Amino acid sequence: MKLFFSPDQMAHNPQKEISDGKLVDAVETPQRAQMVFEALKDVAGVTHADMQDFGRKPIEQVHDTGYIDFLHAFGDLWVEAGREGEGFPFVWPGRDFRTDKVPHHLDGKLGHYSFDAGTPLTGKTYGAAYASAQSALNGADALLRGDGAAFSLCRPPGHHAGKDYYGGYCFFNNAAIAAQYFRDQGAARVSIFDVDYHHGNGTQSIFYHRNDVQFLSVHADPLEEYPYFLGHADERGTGMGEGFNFNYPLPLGTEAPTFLHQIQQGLTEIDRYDPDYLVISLGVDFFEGDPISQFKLTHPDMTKVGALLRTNRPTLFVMEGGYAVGDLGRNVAAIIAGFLLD
Ligand code: OKP
Ligand code: ZN
Repeated sequence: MKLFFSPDQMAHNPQKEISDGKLVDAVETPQRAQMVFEALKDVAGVTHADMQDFGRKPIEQVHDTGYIDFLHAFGDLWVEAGREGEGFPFVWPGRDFRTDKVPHHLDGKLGHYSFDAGTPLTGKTYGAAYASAQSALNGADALLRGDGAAFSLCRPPGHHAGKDYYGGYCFFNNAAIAAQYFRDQGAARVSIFDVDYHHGNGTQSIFYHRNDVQFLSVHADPLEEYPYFLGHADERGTGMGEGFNFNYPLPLGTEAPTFLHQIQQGLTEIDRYDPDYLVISLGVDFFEGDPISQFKLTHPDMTKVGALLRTNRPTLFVMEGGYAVGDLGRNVAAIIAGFLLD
């Protein structure tokens, strides 16, 4: 199994994030990727592979060009405005505000292109998010060339990012970019199964009206947990996409049996859909020791998660969340070792 990761992804190195009404140490750090990389390259059957640059085009197949340009220009805009530190939005369009005009002012742009204040944006973010998307694209390319599985160590993560907004530590939606790339290279159907603790609202929104990419997500109930405003079981897709979106919200405190059962349910729907490629949006924040999450899977449960995700379909793992930095590497390694068992 090839492992894709670029050191350029480390450049996004936020110091602080807004949480509980204060600036606190950022939890989505480059160290996360470092830990996962170190642990994964010791798993039997995993090899770090060289990366190609697929350019900006496959990112533009998913994201709005105005949005991409804004992330690209942000560092300069921030400095020109005479600001220091990291960028945070503080104003958003309310329910009946206009969203058809993009404000000229930096604070207006920040609100236009985001949905939360918990995601620090810096001058180095664009380059790292671009490299993270390239890791996803290299993984997709490996499968298109015949590999049975690949691991894209995407970081910053992607599943909260929509077509034209960032949030939840996510800027480019790596899983969506990979899925779209499979389609653009001739795949008829792609499934994305999101097993991160948080609902993959961005991925859901990107494909909500489409039947060529099936989206499924197991996550904490949004009535109780971030991202709060999307991820309910009655969100089933719209128009042509109706019946191609599946949400499995679970209570806080969920343990392995319930979690694994819901993954099994999702896999049944994937079988019914019969995709050419399966993308797993893999967050390991369902771990009991995760500092921002409230599911209770243990380290030994990780092997079971990986083993359950073995189907006979080409499978691309795309890294999402997981913040228990000390355990992150061994948890991801256990999932992949479970997946690779014969
Ligand atoms: C990103 B991913 C804690 C704030 C947490 C956002 C969580 C984003 C999770 N006080 N805010 O899905 O792992
Ligand atoms: Zn998460």
